Amino acid sequence: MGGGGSTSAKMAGGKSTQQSAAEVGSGKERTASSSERKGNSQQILLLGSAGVGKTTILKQLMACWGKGFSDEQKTQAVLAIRKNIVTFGEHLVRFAAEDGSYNVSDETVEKAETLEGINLGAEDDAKNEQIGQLIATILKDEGVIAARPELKADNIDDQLVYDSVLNFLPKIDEVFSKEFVPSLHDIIVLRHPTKDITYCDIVWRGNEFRIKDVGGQIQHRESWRGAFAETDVVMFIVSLDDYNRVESKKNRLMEARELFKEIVQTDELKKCPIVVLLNKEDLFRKKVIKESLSQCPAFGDKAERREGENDEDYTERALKYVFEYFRQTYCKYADMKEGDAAAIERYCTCATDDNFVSNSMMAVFKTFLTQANNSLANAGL
Ligand SMILES: Nc1nc2c(ncn2[C@@H]2O[C@H](COP(=O)(O)OP(=O)(O)OP(=O)(O)O)[C@@H](O)[C@H]2O)c(=O)[nH]1
Ligand SMILES: [Mg+2]
Repeated sequence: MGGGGSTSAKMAGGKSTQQSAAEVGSGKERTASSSERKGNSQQILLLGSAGVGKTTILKQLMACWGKGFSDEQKTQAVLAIRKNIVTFGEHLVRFAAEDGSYNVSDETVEKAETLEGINLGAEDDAKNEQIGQLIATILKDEGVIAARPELKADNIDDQLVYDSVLNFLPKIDEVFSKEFVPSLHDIIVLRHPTKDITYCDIVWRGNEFRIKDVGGQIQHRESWRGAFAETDVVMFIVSLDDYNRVESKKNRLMEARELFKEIVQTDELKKCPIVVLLNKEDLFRKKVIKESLSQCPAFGDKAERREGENDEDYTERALKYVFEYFRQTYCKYADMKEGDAAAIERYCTCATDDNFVSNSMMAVFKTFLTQANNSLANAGL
């Protein structure tokens, strides 16, 4: 993990300012209007629906090829991790108590109620430790333990928080102790939705890149245009885990495809090469062998497993279908010239993997550089 130095990540078009942990995963954020080009750097814009992994990718790049995270950013991350754990604890006990089929003690319910609206921001180490102990105690209640695997959120935002918190449950006391310093992995798996456009500058093999990140939740999409100017490459992130997730009665993968369709038709982005990252491959590989891709109405019966098809072959075929779904959308709606089809590239990724940058981003950045060199060559330079 990068050291404690300040990180030169800024709001797109905003004043020169150090990026707080807010913009990489927790706390307060600032508003941006337009993008400015930094020297010869190439601008890469991360787009996609909520919770697909855009900020996770930004954080990985900052840690590996940027300047890492400052002490202030780590402090903000600790606060955000604790807030997520409190939310999870409260929701879990409420679910277990309301369901009626779990034997949750009254004492646990009362303890959980004291968490409501609790102020975690106060710099009171003893109080924070007490909160940690309280949560650790309520999570040991037999009824709560039994209910835990059944807790499902009715919206994706809460579900992403629950999923993220699972990483911290084995070390709740540590997280709430005053000595706790989050590891890089802790910061990577921390879920905090992005509200405004942010950017960070990285250097790879002597080449400078500016990576811009936006908030994917519907209410934040209006601000995206502020990040479109001077974009060289779009990295469109899809969550493979979304193929059978439904939100507001709509399939999330199909919604992502609708968003992609809009993006490829957007005037300011029409000339940009697009890299499609099929992210959360880890979750997909585990899930698709049990819950077929045909659960996504876009694919139907053809995506059922064939007789005699093994797990590996089926998973590969399913991955191909998902990429084709996006490639065909690109071919149909992007303003392409003859021979332009190669402008869309596919990568399957796991952004939370410790080796994500060396495993996936190397290849992606090589593609960017090849494309940039080709366009210079085409321009006779
Ligand atoms: N298992 C798994 N989890 C992932 C992966 N990529 C991201 N996540 C988790 O998914 C959650 C959401 O990721 P974010 O990076 O916050 O998503 P985002 O696209 O920035 O979301 P918005 O800011 O709401 O637009 C986080 O808790 C991540 O740790 C992945 O490849 N595998
Ligand atoms: Mg984000």
